[in-house]
Amino acid sequence: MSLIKRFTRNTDGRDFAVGDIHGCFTLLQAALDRAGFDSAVDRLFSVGDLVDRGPECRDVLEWLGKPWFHPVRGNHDDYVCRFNTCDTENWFYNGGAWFASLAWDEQREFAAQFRELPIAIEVETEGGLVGIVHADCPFHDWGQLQIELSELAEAKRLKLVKNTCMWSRSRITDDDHAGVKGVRAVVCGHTPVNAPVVLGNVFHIDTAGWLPHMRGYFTLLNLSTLESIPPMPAKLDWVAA
Ligand SMILES: [Mn+2]
Repeated sequence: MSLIKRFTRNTDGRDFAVGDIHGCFTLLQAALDRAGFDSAVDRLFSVGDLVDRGPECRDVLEWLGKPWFHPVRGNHDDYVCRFNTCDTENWFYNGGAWFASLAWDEQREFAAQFRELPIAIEVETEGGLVGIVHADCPFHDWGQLQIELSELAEAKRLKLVKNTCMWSRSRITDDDHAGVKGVRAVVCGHTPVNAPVVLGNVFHIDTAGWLPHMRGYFTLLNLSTLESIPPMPAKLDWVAA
């Protein structure tokens, strides 16, 4: 399997990215319905964290079977991949208890499917290439990530790069506006925000749709226009020439 997956331009419909889902597929579907999402032509890219915390984690396999649904791997998804070797105490404490209730063969089936999830996705759009990772792009240049995610990378280095893609919060906590070169935009989730945060060309879109009782909602970012549903608050520095 490849750790970085490329999609050619969608000339028939729209492409959206959505933030962390965490087992809230009914709420996600409602957001898609509100946006008039047409599964015949539109595509939905996910920044990952498909499971844990929410009520419908088991439904993820059904969603992974949808031909228009394309997620990258989040840190919670990676727990599923590593279910037989990871620190399950920490995982189950952080919303992973649902997995413990699965039968052994079910656990293996979930892991097999989650191990197919790429670490990064690239989508060709009218305005250029858009990159998607769960937490952050570890480099100032997207081309560097393409190289480092190649199967030829040395194992220890590759692990570090993958983990940074899935776990890092440094760009948003440092308020780093430097952005990522070599790509039109990078879309990520992982760090919940009240409204999308755009740092340089890096879009943080986890508006916590999985926390509806905390006024969270799903943001759908149109990858072609880089506009979102619902719209972002005005006065953002990425609105360039
Ligand atoms: Mn996460």
